[in-house]
Amino acid sequence: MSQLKEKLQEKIQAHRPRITRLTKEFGSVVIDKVDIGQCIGGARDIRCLVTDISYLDPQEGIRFRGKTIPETFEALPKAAGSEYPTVESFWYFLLTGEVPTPDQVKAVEAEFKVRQQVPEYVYTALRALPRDSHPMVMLSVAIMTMQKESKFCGFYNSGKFNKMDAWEYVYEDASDIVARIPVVAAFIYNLKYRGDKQVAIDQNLDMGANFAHMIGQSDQYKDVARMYFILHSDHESGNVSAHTTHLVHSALSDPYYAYAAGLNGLAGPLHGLANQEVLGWIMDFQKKLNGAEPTKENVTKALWDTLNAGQVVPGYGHAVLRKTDPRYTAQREFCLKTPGLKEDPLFKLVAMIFETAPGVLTEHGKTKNPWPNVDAQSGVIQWYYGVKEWDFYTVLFGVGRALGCMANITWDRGLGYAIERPKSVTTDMLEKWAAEGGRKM
Ligand code: CMX
Repeated sequence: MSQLKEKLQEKIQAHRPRITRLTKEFGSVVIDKVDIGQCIGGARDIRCLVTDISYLDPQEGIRFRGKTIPETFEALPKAAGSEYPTVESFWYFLLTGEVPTPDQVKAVEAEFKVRQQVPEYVYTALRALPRDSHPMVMLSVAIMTMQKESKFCGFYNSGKFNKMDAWEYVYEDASDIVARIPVVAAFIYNLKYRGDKQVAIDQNLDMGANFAHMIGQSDQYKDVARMYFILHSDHESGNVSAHTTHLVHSALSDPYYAYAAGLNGLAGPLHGLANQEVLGWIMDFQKKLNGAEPTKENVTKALWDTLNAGQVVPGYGHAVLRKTDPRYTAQREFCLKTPGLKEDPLFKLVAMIFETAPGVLTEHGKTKNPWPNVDAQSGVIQWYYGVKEWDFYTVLFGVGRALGCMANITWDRGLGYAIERPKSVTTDMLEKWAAEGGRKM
């Protein structure tokens, strides 16, 4: 058993009695109420999911295992010659809640080197798809194609399946998916945008650095990849990609089925596809300027044109956050400290939208949160480093999101969480309870 798996086993065994006690002794303690607005309005703010991997506070933003983004970056061991941690060290931290030692990080890196070999048939399947398929379709297909590798599925069908050990097989699949997904993403990038000019894995590089190497990027991009994958990893459990992955896995569908489903949710324009939409919006805006300089006035007009056409301003608003997303801030700070990037015209335009859009959205009066989310800033960095194919940006999100989703379902099995099955009601029932001033319990 690997060091990480052993540590995880220790953590899961120590945690199990807490869940058993909560269920058995305190199962009927009420922690929330549900009103008709929440019932119709996408279950907003109903506390009915449990995770210890991350927590999202509306004002403060995300904490991974109790640490803010700056605290996380500060605490974790760094990649050689870099200010940023490796993705491997973050994976250890997400799974166990402990900051790994440099040796523990090395062990995860060694484990990933073995796991990251992608079966050749995945590439055959991807090459068989129409080349103009969306890269998120390609990523989802690649994950589904690998389902036949699932060790969890093998265990389930072995006749020896039991609830206590099931997490170990989820861990195996989860680790394979996390190790392989950047390699698959790089293959898709090279297939779609670089004429199928493929680059072999460099076994000496950590995950982020190897991704940069495989898509033909500069040394500087290694930190971009590390930062990007970590920032996009997890946002507690209620968002569409994390929740879908959890829901599908709750039926004991294996991690491949579960994460392909999560990725399909991430591909929605109100969720992960918003980073592609932001670049699309900016390019449309620049086209309409016809060579004129962007100003606060013409940015304001473009925002109103979008809102008056009944569309959303991509990259702004959030279902939980009520302030600027710290993931936006972390990327903005990266831009500000990177010579060249902070002078880049696209960065300046995004900064101008940041100064303008919250006021416009507040005046428009619909959104509960007029501030930018993660997707408003992420494309600028990619564009600056030459990753200009913006339909690929959600794939980068999907590589990062695998870390959170896979850590979560490993723990779901470790703690034996139940198949998810909320209750639906009819409109007649809601109207009856509305007339009666509430449902009689
Ligand atoms: N532009 C215009 N209108 C917006 C808006 C925006 N950026 N954000 C919210 N609104 C509107 C909603 O569409 C809703 O309108 P209706 O009452 O007509 O349905 C109203 O404001 C209230 O919405 P809300 O409660 O503030 O926000 P929701 O929880 O319903 O939705 C989100 C959250 C993210 C889907 C929404 O803010 C949005 O569509 N933003 C733009 C797309 C985007 O950037 N998504 C990425 C989110 C981060 C991620 O998951 O990657």
